[in-house]
Amino acid sequence: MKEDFLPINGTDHIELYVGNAKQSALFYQHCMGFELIAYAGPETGVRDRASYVLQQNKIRLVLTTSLQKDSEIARHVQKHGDGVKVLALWVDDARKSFYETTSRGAEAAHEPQVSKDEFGEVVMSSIKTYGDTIHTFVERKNYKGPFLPGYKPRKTNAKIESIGLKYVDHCVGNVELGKMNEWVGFYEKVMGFNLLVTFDDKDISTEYSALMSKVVSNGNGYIKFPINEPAEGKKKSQIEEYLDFYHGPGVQHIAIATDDIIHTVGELRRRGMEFLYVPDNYYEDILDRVGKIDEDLKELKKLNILIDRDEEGYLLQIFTKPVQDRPTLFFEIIERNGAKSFGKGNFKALFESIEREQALRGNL
Ligand code: TYF
Ligand code: FE
Repeated sequence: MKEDFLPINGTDHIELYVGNAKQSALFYQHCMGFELIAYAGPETGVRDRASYVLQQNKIRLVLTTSLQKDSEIARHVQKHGDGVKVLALWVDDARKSFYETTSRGAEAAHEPQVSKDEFGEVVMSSIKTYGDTIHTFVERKNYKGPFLPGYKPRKTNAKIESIGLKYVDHCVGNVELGKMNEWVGFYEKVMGFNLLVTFDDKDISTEYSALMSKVVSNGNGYIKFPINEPAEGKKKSQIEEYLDFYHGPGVQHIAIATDDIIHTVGELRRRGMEFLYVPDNYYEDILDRVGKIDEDLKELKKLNILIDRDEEGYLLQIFTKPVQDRPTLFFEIIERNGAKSFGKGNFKALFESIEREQALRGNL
């Protein structure tokens, strides 16, 4: 075994740059069951931005908006719309993480920096990845605060009920045609990740929405990053549609794990979340394909949850529609019952569903 030069404890947080963080924060609270835990902005001495920190079990989302007309945040939102800026990784040594990756060719985004407040100190550093997205290494072993120095604890009076979202299962990036292997190489060489799976256009080309995908993961497997690129198809690939509207590479979907997908998706639907639709015939001979499952198929069908099986078990998954007006970022909800794969058996039904949405948008 080679030594892991970049040990990672898990996803620290995901930061989105958005047009209106105050309102987005309400969407993540009331629709997705996240709790507001911390805030930074003018009231806490931060002049140029406002950031809301939301948590549900191990998942932390940060929603940041610019308070200025021209700033890095404002320009990011103008170009990309609402989207993921930072995939932050929890490490024990943010200086070493920065040194190990930049010395292997990563481009620096922020040099290691110590920040302190009454709760202790945090070391952070950042490197660039695809598009304008960055990875921030967060070292918080000497910190006891609600989030990071500079943030103050914040609560709301609203009653927010968790919907059972547990942890970030994987985060997917879309990159330009011909760039997938370069980015897989970046994660292998610069971050010491390993190639887990490859999906080529034979696995996943439907009539139009062809794409290629490779999944890389870190040493302990806690971090999984599938990378997609468009493939030649009859018409416009869903990945091309993303790249056109995001104006470049970026995070396509965040997959969040639950241990009770029927409860989680029932709650999301009740609160107004919209999901991709698969036709009833998907369920007709599904059990021949996936074998015995613990859940009641009628419930899964009612909620439009997809099922797949691999050598190690089965999984249940569902995909939201894009969560902003541009057809860019969406969420996946996934319940793993032993399966370690990504739902390859569902690709055809899923991508046909995405194509129907693309057609409705006039982008096919
Ligand atoms: O993460 C994955 O690989 C699965 C499948 O546009 C997938 O969730 C791949 C590409 C895509 C949507 C879902
Ligand atoms: Fe996924």
